[in-house]
Amino acid sequence: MSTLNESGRQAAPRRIVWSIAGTDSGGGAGLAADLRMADAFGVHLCPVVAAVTAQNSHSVTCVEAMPVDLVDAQLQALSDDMPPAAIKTGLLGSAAQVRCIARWVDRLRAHGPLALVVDPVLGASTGARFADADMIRAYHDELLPRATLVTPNRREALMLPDADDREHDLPAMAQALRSAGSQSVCITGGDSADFDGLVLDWISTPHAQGWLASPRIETPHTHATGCSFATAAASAFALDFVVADALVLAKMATTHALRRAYAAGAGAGPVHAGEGFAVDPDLLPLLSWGEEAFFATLPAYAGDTNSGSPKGTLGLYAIVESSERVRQALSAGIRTLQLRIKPSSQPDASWHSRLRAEVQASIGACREAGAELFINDHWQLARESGASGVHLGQEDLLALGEDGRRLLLDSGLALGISSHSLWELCRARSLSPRYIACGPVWPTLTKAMPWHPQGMDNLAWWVHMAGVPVVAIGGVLEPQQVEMASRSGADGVCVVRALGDDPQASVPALRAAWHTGRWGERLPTPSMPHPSLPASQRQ
Ligand code: PXL
Repeated sequence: MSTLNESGRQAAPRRIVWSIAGTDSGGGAGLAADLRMADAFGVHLCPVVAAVTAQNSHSVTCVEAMPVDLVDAQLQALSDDMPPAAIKTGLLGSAAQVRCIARWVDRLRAHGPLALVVDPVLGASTGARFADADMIRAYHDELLPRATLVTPNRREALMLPDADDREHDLPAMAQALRSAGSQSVCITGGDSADFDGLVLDWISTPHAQGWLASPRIETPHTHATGCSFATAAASAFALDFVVADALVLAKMATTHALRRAYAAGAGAGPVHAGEGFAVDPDLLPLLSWGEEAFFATLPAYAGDTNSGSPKGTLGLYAIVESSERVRQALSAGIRTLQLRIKPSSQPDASWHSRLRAEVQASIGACREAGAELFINDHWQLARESGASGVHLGQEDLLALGEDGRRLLLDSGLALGISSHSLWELCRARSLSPRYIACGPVWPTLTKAMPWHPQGMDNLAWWVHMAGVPVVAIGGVLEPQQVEMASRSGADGVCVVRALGDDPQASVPALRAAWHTGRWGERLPTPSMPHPSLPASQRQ
């Protein structure tokens, strides 16, 4: 029978996640936790029982593996009717089960993409041991090579071969697990010492590596944190997020679940996943740029600054390629500008001196007009020339290295950072920027890029969540688009081609649209962002 949604229309079928894991008679961990987390993401979870545990809130008294035929039968029944977008494995009962699951992963992948999250449940936090040497070998030989993501905590990572001789170096441990075949690794830090009150998870993915950081939630009720985190990542995969973005959402959902954890029994109670994790700005983590856990902003201090940036609203923001165009835009009334001079294919001495002259002339013109100017790329030159701000892409900031980024921050230059994904948003936030550029808001021809358009939904979500002013960029050609972006609550909107040859002619309508948007009804914040990269980028 088909389901109808509230407006009476056919509802899209929910994405399906299989969780192959254990039961917990205490209702805390394993499949019970997985069901709660999948529900928080709006995906459907099929609970495939691999083991039964007898336990309460302080101890596990019995673990019984399901016969491999019974696991196989459950997977067979599901495969006919409810094929998964993602599989998560939790507590498994035997090496034979592991081999059975590996065969199913291969069979399903012959028909289409399938993400596999391996949560290596090798022991319980209460001290029970769940895996012998045979089982650990099976994890290593059968599951790691097929894993999209493996999510051990430090203790579990140390139990896996490859990682065990690198005890004090999580990045090296993660690299070893990737060499064993897992495409991505997240070593969770909930069981490790805090860093400035933050819990740090090390993520190593094809798109980004770094420390994902959120404030520690002080609670004794942490049962099922690991199960919940892995299921959150699998659910985000089922919704087509790439690994680095899925990990941001998983961290938010797990922190939210920890905040809502409750007592049940005398020992550690369960974390409590639920809806709403993706609209609370306090839950958005930070991401470091490299192996140094350096954060210029701490999440606890990041409030919603969009409503009243101390430096004033950026507003209509023109990106131009020469000091002459800077002057034209200024005389048309623009008060936020970026000078973006394309790199020369042959940057000789004369090009450099022209660049310097352009930068200096632009700074002079903007200072006189009381306008805010950001120099694209050339931050050292900008600083020497007395500029007040620079705009940099994420690749440029990565290339600067730890020392370069520190020098940049110490320079006091106001910083604008291009960002296109959740992980880039979290990484940009960590440098306490003047603004974060959210793009491409609409399809853009100015730059060839792999990103899907963010649309007004993601833009509104970023504005609500970032804790830093957000600027809309990409494909803004018409005043009507400026009005829409302004209605999202964005602090500014960038125009490049919309400026045309004659800013005197184009700017009045663009500025009017900006102001109309500010006074118009604010766009709603969606409950979840949508992916900004195709899921095919995951495999
Ligand atoms: O947190 C690991 C875990 C997974 N699955 C089940 C468990 C536990 C820990 O107790 O009981 C069923």
